[in-house]
Amino acid sequence: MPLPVPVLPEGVDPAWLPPAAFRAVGGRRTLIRGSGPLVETVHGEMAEACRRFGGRVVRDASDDGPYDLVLAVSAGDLGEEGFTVVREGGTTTVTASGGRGLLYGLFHVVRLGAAAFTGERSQETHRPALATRMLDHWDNVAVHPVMGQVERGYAGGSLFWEDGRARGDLQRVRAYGRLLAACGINAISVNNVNVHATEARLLTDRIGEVAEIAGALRPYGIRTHLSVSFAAPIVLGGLSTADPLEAAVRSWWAEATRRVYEAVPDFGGYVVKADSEGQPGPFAYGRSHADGANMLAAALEPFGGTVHWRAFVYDHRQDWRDRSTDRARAAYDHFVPLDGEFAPNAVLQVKHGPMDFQVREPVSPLIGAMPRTRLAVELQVTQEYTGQQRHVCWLGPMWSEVLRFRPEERSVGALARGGLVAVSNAGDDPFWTGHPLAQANLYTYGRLAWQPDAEPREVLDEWIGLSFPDAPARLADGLHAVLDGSWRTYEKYTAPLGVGFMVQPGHHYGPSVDGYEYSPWGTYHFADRDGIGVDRSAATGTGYAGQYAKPWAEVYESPDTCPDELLLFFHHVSYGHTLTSGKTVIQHIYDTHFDGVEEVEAAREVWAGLVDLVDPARHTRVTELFEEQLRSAREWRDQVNSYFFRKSGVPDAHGRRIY
Ligand code: GCV
Repeated sequence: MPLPVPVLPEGVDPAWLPPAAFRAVGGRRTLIRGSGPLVETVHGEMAEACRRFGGRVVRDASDDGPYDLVLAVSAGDLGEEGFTVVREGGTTTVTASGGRGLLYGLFHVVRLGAAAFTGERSQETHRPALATRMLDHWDNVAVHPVMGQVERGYAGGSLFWEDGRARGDLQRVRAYGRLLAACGINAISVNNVNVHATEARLLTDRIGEVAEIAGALRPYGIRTHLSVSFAAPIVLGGLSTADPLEAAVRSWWAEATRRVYEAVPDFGGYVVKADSEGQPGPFAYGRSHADGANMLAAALEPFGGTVHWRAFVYDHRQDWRDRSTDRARAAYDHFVPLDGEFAPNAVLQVKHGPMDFQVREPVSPLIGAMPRTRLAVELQVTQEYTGQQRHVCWLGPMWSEVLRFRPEERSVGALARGGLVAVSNAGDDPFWTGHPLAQANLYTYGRLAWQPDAEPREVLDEWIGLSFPDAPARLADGLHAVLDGSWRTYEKYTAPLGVGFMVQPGHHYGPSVDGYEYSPWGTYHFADRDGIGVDRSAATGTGYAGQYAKPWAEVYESPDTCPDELLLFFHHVSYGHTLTSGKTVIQHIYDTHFDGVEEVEAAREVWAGLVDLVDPARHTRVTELFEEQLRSAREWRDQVNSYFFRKSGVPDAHGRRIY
């Protein structure tokens, strides 16, 4: 039986799957061959498209048509998710070895639109570069007194949880799964990595709620994962210890995991934040993180599950006076000695940079330094430090730079054998992502996870083509003008030259140059009257630069070779230091902050000019958000410029207003 396409609740934006995106596939004679649940999903998609656009679907016919579109599962070596597309003699044929591949193939044809049915097309084979393409939700089941329902969420409440339990109506979760499948995502973790008391119970007596969510996501090929507390044997099991080498603890996890699989047979596995920002972990028992991860890996192994063990381990109670401790070093120092010790089904999940999702960081030196460990790279789609979905900040170019960076011979995208993971930016907001244009981030993330070396601007073209199917070129051009450079614009008016954390403490929105300067979090810039930046060189600094392999250890070691955009991450230099651009550091700070605000003003103008091409609700929402972005950008400019003018006493070469 074809599975009906999920019906969006009234007023919810269809994002990149509006009905019109299916016009080209809908008006066709289509043959579907194959069986299995995801083939029923494909059939449901085609049935809905044909209902709207007048085509028809035939199932498992033995005749040769003629058909415009054939979607066929047949034995082959394309793997579970690969597919081929070919067009010959007026028929477009998608072939896959399984239902998931067929679904991805269908969405590929949807992306191609009319082009999929024009002329001839020689056979192309598509396979995801990474097997795990995952979204982590930092959603709390119960509203947290400080962090709310979604930690670092800027798009309303949780898609999964409401009033302290799983939502009764899961239509929207199904629709979310559909959107994610259309950009290639195949795994989700449904609760916050900071596991509070209510959420801990999802593992045991509340696993039925997880099973309901998993049931809603499964038809779109998405496996459900759970964040668990390392202390679960104590807080849920009543044991006196959570020591990973203790037999009673190991059997508690084995039994708990067996029950999880009883409820969710295709359960993906656990996500664990241990010994990190107050979460419990193996250090309490004198055990290593490999001991901790391997215990959970052993519990999951009989069922084919994976533990995603996060490498975000650092001292968050540092004394700011202590110049010898460098948070940037922490993940490497903790984990590289454990290379080779992790079980095959343990994935070490590493944030892409050494700190915490700042607008500019170097790639974490851990990636590339653990050849005998399956690493997953973690990105942040939710815009905690990049404008909180009130600012336009399309992160495709940043992620692409990260994924193409080569810590050694291979790129980050190739080294991420454990997959790509990102913190979701979606919530129950009618536009899903708060800022309507932040939908582009979620879509781009999925597509880069499928193909890490994809050209981000081409991905953006896809997103535009799907989201605005009848758009004239002027709209596409306008969206590119607003989005393409928005990450660099954000960087300009916020954080110069690799300095991070000049944000307001706690919520992390808006400027506060010294907000974290005298805090325990290990996030300092050390600005004084002479200069700014952190000396992380091996020769005179914290030694962090030496954690990289060559050539990067050498490139980053010296201010003369360090790329401008990371200079202050690696070096403490004087305000008069000349960048490779020829400007001094202080003049660069002034110029970028003035330029950044002007770029926001220009983007706002472009957006205003699109009023006749964008539906009113979307246009109005973005227009309002641009007002806030501009106000905030001016605040950033004036605070940062005034701060550094007051510290340095150096006037702006162009005599612009500084307070
Ligand atoms: C879920 C940062 C965020 C925290 C987040 C943490 C993490 O510190 O501010 O909200 O906690 O990263 O990645 O675990």
